[in-house]
Amino acid sequence: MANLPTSVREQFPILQRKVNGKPLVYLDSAATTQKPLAVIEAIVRYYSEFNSNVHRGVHQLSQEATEAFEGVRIQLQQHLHAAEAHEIIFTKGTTDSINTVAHGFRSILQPGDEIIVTQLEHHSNLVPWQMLAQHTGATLRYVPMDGRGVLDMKAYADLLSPSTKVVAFNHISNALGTVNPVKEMTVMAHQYGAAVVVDGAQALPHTTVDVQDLDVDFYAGSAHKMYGPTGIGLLYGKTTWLEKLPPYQGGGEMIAEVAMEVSTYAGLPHKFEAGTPNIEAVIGWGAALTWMNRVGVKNIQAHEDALLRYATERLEAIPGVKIYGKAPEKAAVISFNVHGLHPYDVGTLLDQMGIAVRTGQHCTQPIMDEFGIPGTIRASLAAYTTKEDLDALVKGLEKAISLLQ
Ligand code: 7TS
Repeated sequence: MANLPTSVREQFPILQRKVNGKPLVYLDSAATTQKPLAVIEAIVRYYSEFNSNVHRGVHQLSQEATEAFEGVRIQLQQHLHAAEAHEIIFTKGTTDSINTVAHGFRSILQPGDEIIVTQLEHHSNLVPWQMLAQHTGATLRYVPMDGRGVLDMKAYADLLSPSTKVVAFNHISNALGTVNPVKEMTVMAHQYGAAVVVDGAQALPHTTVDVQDLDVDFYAGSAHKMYGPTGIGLLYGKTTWLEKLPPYQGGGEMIAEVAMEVSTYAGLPHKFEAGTPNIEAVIGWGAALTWMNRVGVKNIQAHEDALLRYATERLEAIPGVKIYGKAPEKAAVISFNVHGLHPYDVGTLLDQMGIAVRTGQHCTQPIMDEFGIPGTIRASLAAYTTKEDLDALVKGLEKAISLLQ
């Protein structure tokens, strides 16, 4: 049923460990994925063999580090099928990428302009837009979702107008797993000339992404959710937009000429990369991309889809379990509650059995408010997840229910 061989799982050293005396069952990959040995080794190799600052020295080590660093930008360009390598900006992660765009729009938006977001957003694709609206006097509008967690496309069409300047939404919801129709939503936004900003944090680990085919203006992601290190992410932007937006931060690396009074900015991508970047993480991310492509993103997707169907069937068969998020297009995340039990209590008992799930609002309070619940228990899947992990979850859940009820 699960499509990937066990040799994939064996490449993750952490999955060998025990938690509370039980073998670790890691079902919190939407928060962060575990890292294969290839990624860990690439970081060790960097520090052991060619640690140096990038884009600076004429010396050998700096050149080696720069080559490795810029090589990952090209890997990402290919991975996302971006037209140019300079359209890939390294950031701290998805949150940083979205803030970079939202901050850039401060000099573009005016009172009367509108920003459209959706009810399905992670707080990091909501709060930066609220801040932008407060700063510029623009108005924030929301696309609602239905009871399955599917966006209301009719409402979206009605919200769009010549006043719409930015439309921001996620590719895949971290709380419900909904896969949004990015291409369709982008075509609709472009009819009004609005810029489209897509939060791809949960999509890049699970699906192939072609930014030119989707025709989005910006796309954000985090390495740590796709088998890479924390503290590094990307902002893809179309050249025309990246040239238009002012930089978010000033400092070294991002300038062309500096006088005491005024400076001119460097070209892309450096304009948006002030200061020494997270070199080790970029190099680790390169190893993660190589690893993902060797396993095959489509194979990972098929593996997770099969496991998602299996987990859904098994969880639905447990009396009192209610699953949130029933979109026909859904990926790698299963959010649920048990009637009469608080998600936190269930999560705590599961942890005692070595089972790692996330409980709470998952940084998506508007979704939880819509359902009128304090949060959910969320199991999320990755390439290394097995049927046995899900059997352990079901068994653990049954035990937790019998203890708590
Ligand atoms: N957008 C989505 C859809 C996310 O799932 C997350 C993180 C972010 C943005 C922010 O990413 P960051 O790397 O900048 O932190 N989501 C989760 C989660 O679901 N559980 O923990 C973090």
